[in-house]
Amino acid sequence: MAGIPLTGGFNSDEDENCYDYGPESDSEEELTRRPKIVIMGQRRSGKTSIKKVVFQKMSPNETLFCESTSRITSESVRNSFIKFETIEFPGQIDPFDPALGPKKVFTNCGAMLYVIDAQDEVEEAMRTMITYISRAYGAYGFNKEIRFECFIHKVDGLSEETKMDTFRSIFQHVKDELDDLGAGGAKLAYHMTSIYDHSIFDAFSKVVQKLIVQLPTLEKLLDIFNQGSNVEKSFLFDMSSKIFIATDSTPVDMATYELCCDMIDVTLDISSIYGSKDGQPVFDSNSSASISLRTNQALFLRQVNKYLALVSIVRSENVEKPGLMDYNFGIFKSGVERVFRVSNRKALQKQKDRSLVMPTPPQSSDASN
Ligand SMILES: Nc1nc2c(ncn2[C@@H]2O[C@H](COP(=O)(O)OP(=O)(O)OP(=O)(O)O)[C@@H](O)[C@H]2O)c(=O)[nH]1
Ligand SMILES: [Mg+2]
Repeated sequence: MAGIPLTGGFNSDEDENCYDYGPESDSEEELTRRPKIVIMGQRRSGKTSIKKVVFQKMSPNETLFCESTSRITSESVRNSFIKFETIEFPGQIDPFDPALGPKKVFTNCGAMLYVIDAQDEVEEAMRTMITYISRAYGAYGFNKEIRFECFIHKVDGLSEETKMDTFRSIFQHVKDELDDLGAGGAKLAYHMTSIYDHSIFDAFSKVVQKLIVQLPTLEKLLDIFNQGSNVEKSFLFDMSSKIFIATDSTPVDMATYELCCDMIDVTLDISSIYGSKDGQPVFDSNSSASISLRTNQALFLRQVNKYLALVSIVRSENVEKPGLMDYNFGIFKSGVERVFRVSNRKALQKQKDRSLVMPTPPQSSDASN
């Protein structure tokens, strides 16, 4: 089937490359608006390692030397498209200790992530997770919209059969217990993860995607782009973390996702080795790359803005009209830009409205000053 050019687009006189998601500054007001991901789990379950591998490019082997975290650690993820805050509660600290102000933490929390070490005894971890979920959701009723994410972690050391058995027993037990505790309505998702493969990036992508309200629109845009350009699969990647913030509606196959992650690594490496001028990275919002594979497929990477890139996989016989792909990409890019600009404007408007309804000081006190 020959591709069809997409219609649409708009004119903008603003800088198309500097939109992003979430507030950038560290002012009190913006910090409270920034989504929070709370990470919990028993000691040595892998919480710090996950953060380091996904957001700080640490190699998995280096995490062997990570020291145990001794206090609550808050970190901002800022050099990526989505700005958010991670809060790690070390295994020995009870996040619901009234002295720690749990209400403040959980009211602004986008996702609560609980890490279970699948290579260790899971019973106790499971019990703790159930207690935490029922407290955050039910007993305290801080935030009914909070999303709970269970990472069944370190599955690299397990056989396929043990992995499935562990998942099944955790799933069933947790479901029954939460129902009994009246927290059956909690939104809980499970992920099998390991820092030694791409599963941790895939799982974190799914966690972060739930923080993006524009996700359905982005998926639609990707579907339309794929249809018009004869593309098999597309991902919208955050380049620095390799988290994909959206993909089209076809199912994600791990091998394709890994291929696309490798494409990003190759492109970044080649650009920084051969393209860098005076130490300045040349990879910018107009960069693009394509790689032909032996499997009669081709990979395309096109930068959408300074953080985001579209990575697509196409069958070689469909790469007949690269101009069409470029044209459709241009339309897609302005679509994405428009989606985020509209929501940024809405957020700004909300902020302005809030400041407008601030009570003015009474006349009499003005006079006395
Ligand atoms: N095999 C395997 N080991 C892992 C994985 N993730 C983390 N580890 C190891 O688990 C150990 C503990 O990791 P940490 O990240 O320090 O654990 P933590 O949950 O932050 O622990 P505390 O800070 O004490 O609460 C380290 O030696 C890591 O190398 C994984 O996916 N697979
Ligand atoms: Mg830690």
